[in-house]
Amino acid sequence: MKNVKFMIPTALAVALMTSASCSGTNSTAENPDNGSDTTSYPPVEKNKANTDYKPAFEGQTRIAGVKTSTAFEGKMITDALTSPWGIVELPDGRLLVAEKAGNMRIVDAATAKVSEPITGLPKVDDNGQGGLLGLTLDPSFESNRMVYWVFSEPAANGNHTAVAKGKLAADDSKIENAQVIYRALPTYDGKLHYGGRIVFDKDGNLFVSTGERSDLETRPQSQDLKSALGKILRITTDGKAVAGNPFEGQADALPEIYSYGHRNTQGLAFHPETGELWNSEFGPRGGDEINLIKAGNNYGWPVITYGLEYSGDQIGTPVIQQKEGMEQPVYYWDPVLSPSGMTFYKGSNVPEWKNNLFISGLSSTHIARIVIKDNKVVGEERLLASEGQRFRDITQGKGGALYTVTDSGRLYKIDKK
Ligand SMILES: [Ca+2]
Repeated sequence: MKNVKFMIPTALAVALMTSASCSGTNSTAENPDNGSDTTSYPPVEKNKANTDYKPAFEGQTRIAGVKTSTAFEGKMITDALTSPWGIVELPDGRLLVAEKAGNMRIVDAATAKVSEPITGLPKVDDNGQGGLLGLTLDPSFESNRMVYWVFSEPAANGNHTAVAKGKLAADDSKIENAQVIYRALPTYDGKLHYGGRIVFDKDGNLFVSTGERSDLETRPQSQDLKSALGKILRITTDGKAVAGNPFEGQADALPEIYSYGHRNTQGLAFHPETGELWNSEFGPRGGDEINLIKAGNNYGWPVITYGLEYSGDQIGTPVIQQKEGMEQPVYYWDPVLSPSGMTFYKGSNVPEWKNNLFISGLSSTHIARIVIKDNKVVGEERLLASEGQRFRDITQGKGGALYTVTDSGRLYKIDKK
């Protein structure tokens, strides 16, 4: 009978959950320091790794699990989007969403109203992983209404990742004077690994991620400073290299490069307290990573990796996971998460989430909550796993809620109950 007493509330809670909503409940002790969980659990990953590679340091993978103690819920707002890829909150609290096929739409989360497509965007090549990708607003959006976005631009001999900007019309119906400000060359005839995230830094410059286009032919360009593939770039709002970039003045390097040796970065965010830039990037089979991005650093791909080829073959000659002069990921996953979009939590609605990193996972079909302390990962939790969705991007609203979009067209609001 004792067990039954505990079963009833659980059964009730499950019964009350709709397919569009899931919840966290009070299950752990109070958090005395409001910043990190004090109770740890076994690592959330229970499946076998693809390799027996050893991490470079303790806690680099399969960290202890944590559980949110504040009651929260993930509520589906709409499922009327079509392959949303990027999401950002407008000053009035509505959400501007980029859809892969080339549309932007505005969603009012309060009413679940989804706008008609916003016109005026340049054509995208939406084959494979290409299309309209990440987007961000000008820090002065309220006065200038400028939007910046990344897309795969069709070209005569293939396509490339490009960055464009334009003004959202006063009536929200169109983008005015859209212009491409940057092209990550060389153009390549493929349909994979475009990178595609874009964020403003505190100086009003843009950080943009590019992919290495996946194929063995283009992959080595991650290490090539004359190629824009497999990089994180720092450019001005006119698409020029920012003065003071790490390779400025070097004859054999593109001045817009900020860091290199990346495979396919689809998550970029600044830590709210340290102001440092972090990325999440797709590894191959095993080896998805989180990195702390610093100017001029080499993040190793394809020389070092914790993953395998999808064929099962090992990567690199020699096969190594660590090398002098190449940065180690702060954290990696094997099996993979497929991290596509991330944000640090700056709100206070769920106090223990403060400064945690939230990463939207595709193949993992959950949101990873990552607790970071002194630039090391100290805890991991899986959120919204019961939804069975490929989570594509995540952002935080000023009201303290998280918003996430999924490949099946859903928008969720995640907040305290
Ligand atoms: Ca790496």
